[in-house]
Amino acid sequence: MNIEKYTVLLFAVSGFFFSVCSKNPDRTIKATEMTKDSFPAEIREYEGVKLSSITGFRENSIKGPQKVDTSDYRLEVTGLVDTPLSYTYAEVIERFKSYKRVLLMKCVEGWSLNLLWEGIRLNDLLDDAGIREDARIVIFHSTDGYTTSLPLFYVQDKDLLLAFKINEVVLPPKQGFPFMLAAEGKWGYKWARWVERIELSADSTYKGFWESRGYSNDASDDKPFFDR
Ligand SMILES: Nc1nc2c(c(=O)[nH]1)N[C@H]1C(S)=C(S)[C@@H](COP(=O)(O)O)O[C@H]1N2
Ligand SMILES: [Mo]
Repeated sequence: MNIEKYTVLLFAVSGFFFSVCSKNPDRTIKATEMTKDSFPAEIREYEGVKLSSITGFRENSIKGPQKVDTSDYRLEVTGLVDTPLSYTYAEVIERFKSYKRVLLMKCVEGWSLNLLWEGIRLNDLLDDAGIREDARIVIFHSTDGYTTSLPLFYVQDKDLLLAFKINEVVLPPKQGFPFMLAAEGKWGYKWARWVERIELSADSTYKGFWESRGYSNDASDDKPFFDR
């Protein structure tokens, strides 16, 4: 073999490895666990902060990905409110101002994603409905029957967002379109996807899907996710 052949071979081999490696710059994520979807429009850096890729989401939702059709979708606010609400997707987007925050979502399975979340303030939505003074808990109901809850004071204090975009991309169906709760500071199971109803309740003993199966109801992501 002469020198030209070696050079060609070297280029071919390094080109192959480059193309394989550059598709998975996020070294914390194993290629086999990534979704096959790609999101060329997503941003990977925001105000100097590096972001994970949307492709890093694992799919392990209780009934698989939900397909929500906005023509019959309504976001409802019910329970201990002065005026129950029912908005179309477009009404929510038009009516409320949106906010952006870089937030880390940690799943109990040991992976995490640092993404740019954009959404409406739950405080704005709740103000619209008027919170009754006996309300203590906010319960999130999703189209797959999944539920989770947070104390009302936590939602208000943390000024939590109900996200409709991640990394500047409209929330993809698998990731929770039309709305996903950005449950800042809480373990992944509090980040309800495909949210369709937000219920104000007085029941401080309420437990959602994973919480009623032994996961911590407090779910602070700096504490263990099992209470025992
Ligand atoms: N509606 C709904 N939301 C959900 C779930 C679910 O099964 N259904 N799973 C939760 C869990 S356990 C995590 S870690 C996050 C991210 O889910 P993923 O692990 O399937 O990507 O979504 C949360 N929100
Ligand atoms: Mo999770």
